[in-house]
Amino acid sequence: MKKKMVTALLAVSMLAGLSAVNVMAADDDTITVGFSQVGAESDWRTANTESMKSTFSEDNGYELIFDDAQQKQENQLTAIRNFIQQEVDYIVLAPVTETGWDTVLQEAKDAGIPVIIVDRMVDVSDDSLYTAWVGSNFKLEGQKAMAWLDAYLEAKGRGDEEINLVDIQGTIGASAQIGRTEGFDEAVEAHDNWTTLAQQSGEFTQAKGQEVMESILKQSGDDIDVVYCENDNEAFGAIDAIKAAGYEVGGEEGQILVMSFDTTNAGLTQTLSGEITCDTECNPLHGPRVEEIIQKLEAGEDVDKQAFVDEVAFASDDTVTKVTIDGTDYDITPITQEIIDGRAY
Ligand code: GYE
Repeated sequence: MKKKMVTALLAVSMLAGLSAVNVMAADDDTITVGFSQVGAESDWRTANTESMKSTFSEDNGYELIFDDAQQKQENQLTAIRNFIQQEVDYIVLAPVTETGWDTVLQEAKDAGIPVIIVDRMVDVSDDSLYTAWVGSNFKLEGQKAMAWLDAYLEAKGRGDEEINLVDIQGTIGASAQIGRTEGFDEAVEAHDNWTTLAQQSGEFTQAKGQEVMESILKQSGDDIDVVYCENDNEAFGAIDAIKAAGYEVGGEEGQILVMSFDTTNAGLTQTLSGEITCDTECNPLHGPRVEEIIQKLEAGEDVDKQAFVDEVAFASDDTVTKVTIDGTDYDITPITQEIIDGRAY
């Protein structure tokens, strides 16, 4: 295909009197990237897709082949195999879950195509099956959120109270779910007076978050103190369900305290209104980070095998402004409209 295009371009350009050498060079410079995206399940994902599309644009010298897998791994396997057939220069994969990639990544390796993993991780037996990974420290995100909760309840004089928690998990087997759930579980385990009432997947979507919350409320609505949603969209759905069932959301005793992850524009707006009490950042702007990796590879430079992105956290008020995890301090910033307006997503 590519060869035919070059030949055609050559013919046209020679007719137009352009130098054939220039045309060859222009074609050679274009880097073809096949990007297998998880889906469009959340605001975070939309911001991530936008970041990738605006980075890997024609103007920037790329041809991006974008594939939306609709949250299905089988679609991602097909997309990767298509990219291999199309002989792309790089494959970028945002994997829906961690396992099940060995065979297809071996096929990419055999074809000599470097694979860059972005956002969630892959769990493969042989690390040489991918070139680099960039994404978030999901466990740390969960730890920060739960350390905030601990300090918040303490500050409100509720440190010794029986606290009942609900965890609306992300897509089971996705790194973002695994890490955030681990952070949650370990904190509950560490508190004798904290109990997990329910733990169920909301698939990272608003609709499923609402559905799951509705059924949990039916079973134990009166007992719930805290709902830990593993992303903003689940929180939006959960908040709707809580309100519809006649309960109040918020950080005071007698209200249901909702926590979330992602810090999308809509998530932080709900934090400012007090409906989400703490929102821990997960940064979706991976386009420029993946591009940096590709440019280094193009230049024959070494790249980090794994790179974690720095992230912050926001709360609806200033009850807790700092948490400490494993000896490191992390700021929790009280959200303001100015902060929301100044953010890129
Ligand atoms: O938190 C969620 C999205 O993998 C970090 O996936 C990502 C998560 C993000 O659907 O909103």
